[in-house]
Amino acid sequence: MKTQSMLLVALASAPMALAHTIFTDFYVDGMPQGDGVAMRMNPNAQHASAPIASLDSDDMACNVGGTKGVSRVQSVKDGALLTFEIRAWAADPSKERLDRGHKGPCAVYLKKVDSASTDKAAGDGWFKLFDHGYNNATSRWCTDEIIDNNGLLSVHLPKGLEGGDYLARPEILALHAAKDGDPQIYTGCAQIFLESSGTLVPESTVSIPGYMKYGEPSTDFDIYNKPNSQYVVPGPKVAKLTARGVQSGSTSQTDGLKPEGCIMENGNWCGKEVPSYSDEIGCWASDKACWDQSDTCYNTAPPTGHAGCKLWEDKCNDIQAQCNAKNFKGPPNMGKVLTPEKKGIDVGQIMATAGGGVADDAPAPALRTSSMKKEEEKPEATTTPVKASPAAPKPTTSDSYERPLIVHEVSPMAPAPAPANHSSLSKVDAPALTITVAPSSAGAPAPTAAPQVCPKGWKCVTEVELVTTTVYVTATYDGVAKRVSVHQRRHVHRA
Ligand SMILES: *[C@@H]1O[C@H](CO)[C@@H](O)[C@H](O)[C@H]1NC(C)=O
Ligand SMILES: *[C@@H]1O[C@H](CO)[C@@H](O)[C@H](O)[C@H]1NC(C)=O
Ligand SMILES: [Cu+2]
Repeated sequence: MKTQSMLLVALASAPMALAHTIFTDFYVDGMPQGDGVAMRMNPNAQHASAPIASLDSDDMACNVGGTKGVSRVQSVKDGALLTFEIRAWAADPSKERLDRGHKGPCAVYLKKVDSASTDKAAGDGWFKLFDHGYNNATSRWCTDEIIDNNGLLSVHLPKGLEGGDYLARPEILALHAAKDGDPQIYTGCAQIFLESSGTLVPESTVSIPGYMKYGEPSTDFDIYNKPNSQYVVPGPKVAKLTARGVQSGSTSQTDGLKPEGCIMENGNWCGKEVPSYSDEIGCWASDKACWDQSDTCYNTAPPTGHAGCKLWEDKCNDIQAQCNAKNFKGPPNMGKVLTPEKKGIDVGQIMATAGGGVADDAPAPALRTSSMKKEEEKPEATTTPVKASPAAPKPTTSDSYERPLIVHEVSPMAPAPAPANHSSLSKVDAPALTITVAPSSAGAPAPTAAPQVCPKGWKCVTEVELVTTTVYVTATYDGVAKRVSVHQRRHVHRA
């Protein structure tokens, strides 16, 4: 018996809604590391793009669930270019990256850790590598730069930084609701191992959470009614680096390496080749071993989706077809790496160039490019008239502005896109005033065919069933999205 995929979609609309965003992946010197690979993000796909609920929460460090690491750690070279990617829809980079209504500063922090895959992230040890607020000359916020750069935020690591494990943490602060006590932080962490024999360490570090608080000029700033040039970025200054004298960081990576024999990746999951076989029992045993891995892949898929699991299923289907055809010599293409080849990209605008150096020798501002120099940190003494940035809606009255409601965008496990080619991505301006509810079953597995023959000594598969039920209900009141979602998946039922 087969049950066809079912998809129930409850559509709801809201009067005004803008999508939030999520840091989904990163690039090292332009090379994609893979969606969700070595990236700490909110694992709940339906809420993954939401801003951090409280500036005082441990979630400020590496997002919801971010005190727990993921298994992979990616190696980077001294002075490497790190590029962080945001998406409004975690699994679909072809869609918009961040709605233009989000205006505010951005920053990148680092924390040196013993183990990037197990460090709890929250707490002391963080230092700022880069920040950018508002550029008065161009009337643009850091968010404008990222949005216009395909959602990519790139910074060079300062050369000569001490080697070893780090958490690298990009941050966006959206200020559209800051004056109403709702500064919105978007963040996540890349787990990296820095290959460096350098000796530079930060002169001082801060705690995250703790480095930024409610009620500070940087977090309750009224972008609509104050000259944006007066904005002062939150957190510490860009860290001064100083030579430790003796290199104490490790020089070879010990944790988070890609597992041996990993022939398919999806996020931090790795598929491994099934045992070779030469008879019927062996064939079905390997078939099962393949589907078991498939289950793990789907069950551990990050909000960035399950494109790799889908490819893995193709392999399982091939094995199953072999067993059914009584061709018991396999598996087909044994040991072949199935992970699609990764292609480097042009990351576009680079926000901070390689710099660093010893404190007092090479000051921190050297980390910034001239085009991205931070605004004068001292607020203006004069009261300049409101200068709304180009895309910002005009205040309707002189002293108040109704901010656009920004509610959750439902971000279901959409099928992952074709391999990224960011230079060819067309910018999609999603309708700003509607909620898009677009769950898809396209990425869900096709029902598996029941084997025709029961091998001796094996229980026969009498029922194969795939049920994908997705129900999303989004209602909005006072700018808060409520959502109910059900997502069930079962690919095989053995009786
Ligand atoms: C910012 O730009 C406005 C308009 O061009 C100008 O009047 C003002 O003096 C500038 N402020 C600073 C601090 O440069
Ligand atoms: C990406 O797309 C652009 C524009 O379509 C094209 O010129 C470029 O060759 C592509 N790059 C890759 C790596 O495919
Ligand atoms: Cu938002």
